[in-house]
Amino acid sequence: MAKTNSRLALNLPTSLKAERRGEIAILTLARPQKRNALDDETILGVERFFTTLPADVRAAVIRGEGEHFSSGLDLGELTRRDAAEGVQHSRMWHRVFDAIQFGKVPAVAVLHGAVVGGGLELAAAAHIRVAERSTYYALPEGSRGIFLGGGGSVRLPRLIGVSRVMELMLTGRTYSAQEGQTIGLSHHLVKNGAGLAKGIELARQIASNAPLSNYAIMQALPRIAESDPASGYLAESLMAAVAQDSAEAKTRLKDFLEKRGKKVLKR
Ligand code: 1HE
Repeated sequence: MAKTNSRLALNLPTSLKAERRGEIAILTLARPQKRNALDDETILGVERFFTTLPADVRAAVIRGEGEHFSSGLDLGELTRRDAAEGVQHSRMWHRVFDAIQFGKVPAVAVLHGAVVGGGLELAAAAHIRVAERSTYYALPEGSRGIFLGGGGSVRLPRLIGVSRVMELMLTGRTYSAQEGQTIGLSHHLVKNGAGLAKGIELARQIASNAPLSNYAIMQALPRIAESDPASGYLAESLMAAVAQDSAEAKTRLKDFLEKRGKKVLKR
């Protein structure tokens, strides 16, 4: 088990920073002068991070530097694209955010300040979201004359429902951190400045699970949830059988039965 705390040399653009703390890799959006607006270089760097993580990294955290998590798509680049290029651009974002959602390791997004447009789409591709009290959410695409393009119309309705996404976009309203927590945008709401510690704590918890269980949770669960029940039950039973057959499962079950395993305790 690697115990290194170091910069991760993944050949990323200057708008991103990567480090590892033991089994956890942390990706920081580091373009605060542009409120972590997501230009092409940054998006491709996010893909590079998630696809080239060292094999012994077991979970990732993504966060933003400065006052905001991310102001979304870099609007400066948008004016240069025609329709055909727009499709390709959006498909590129889909590929990158799929590399997070269906990537090698679970990802925890730590949110603060503005989480808007493509920033919210990025957060939605992570598996767990921790929001600091300063967080606010918006989808200002309508007011800019554009539309979601980073998978938000697929992922966000699954988190909060089509109706809420529609209302967010039509009216340009913002949700506060508390509202985001209530409707399920975030899983944890913490005080300002406490997000990274909480994100790392959760990532360490995730990293302590059996890798095959994490694989099943990330890859099988969302697909099963989207399939017809009969296919879902079959896929679930196959995944369960593969997981329980692993040496790691056998060891962990034996540990519990011989009083070495952790109990599930009330908090
Ligand atoms: C930007 C961007 C950006 C800031 N692209 N440059 N996203 C939006 O519509 C949100 C646009 N941004 C904002 O509403 C505000 O910037 C914030 C509320 C996020 C932050 O406000 P504030 O007062 O802290 O910063 P600021 O003064 O507005 O911005 C600082 C600089 O960042 C300024 O540049 P400067 O050269 O004048 O210093 C801004 O122009 C720049 N900046 N946000 C480019 N987004 C795949 S499709 C996804 C579609 C979307 O994401 S649509 C939503 C786009």
